[in-house]
Amino acid sequence: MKKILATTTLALALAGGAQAATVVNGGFDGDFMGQFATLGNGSTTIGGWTVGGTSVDWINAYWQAADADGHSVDLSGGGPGSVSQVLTGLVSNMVYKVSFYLAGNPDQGGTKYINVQAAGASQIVYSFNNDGSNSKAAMGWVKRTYTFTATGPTATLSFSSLNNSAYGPALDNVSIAAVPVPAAGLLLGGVLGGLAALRRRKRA
Ligand SMILES: [Ca+2]
Repeated sequence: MKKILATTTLALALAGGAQAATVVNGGFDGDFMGQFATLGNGSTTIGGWTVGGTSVDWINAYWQAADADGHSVDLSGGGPGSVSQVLTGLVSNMVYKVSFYLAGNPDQGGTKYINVQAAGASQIVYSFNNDGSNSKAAMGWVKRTYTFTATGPTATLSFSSLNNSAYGPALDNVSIAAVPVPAAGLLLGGVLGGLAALRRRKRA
């Protein structure tokens, strides 16, 4: 059993060391206290994030946030926009899971589409059906995850609206965690190795 315990400790240490990657201001918090502010291409007004595309609306009191800070974004400001940031602290070949909360601007019904990509990895489009049951007071936020494999220590993570209107997908509460695949593999290997050793001992 000693060997298995040692392997477990090593696996946990590897998993812990690989979790240095963080999303800066994943809640889109800030000192903006109005209803909403339209931020154009290139804006860095929201700490940690850069606006791309046409523009986004930085939301405060206008609707319910997914988290406690009160702020979120509508990725279609005057037209389809995006927010992005450079993730740091990644480990090459490590798998990461980005979690985020998705809803849609309830001022216009229909389906909202958001494209998520870590540069160099696959783009994935997620949708949110604004079927009329949601409101500014009850946005119907849902948690979604995007998984990618790091190709180096940094990667630009972007969220883009595919709604060509002023009523886009709403985004909040972005976070990242390393997926402990190598650790799980080591742990499983250790357990299987231990079982094989026990079987060999029994046979002997
Ligand atoms: Ca927030």
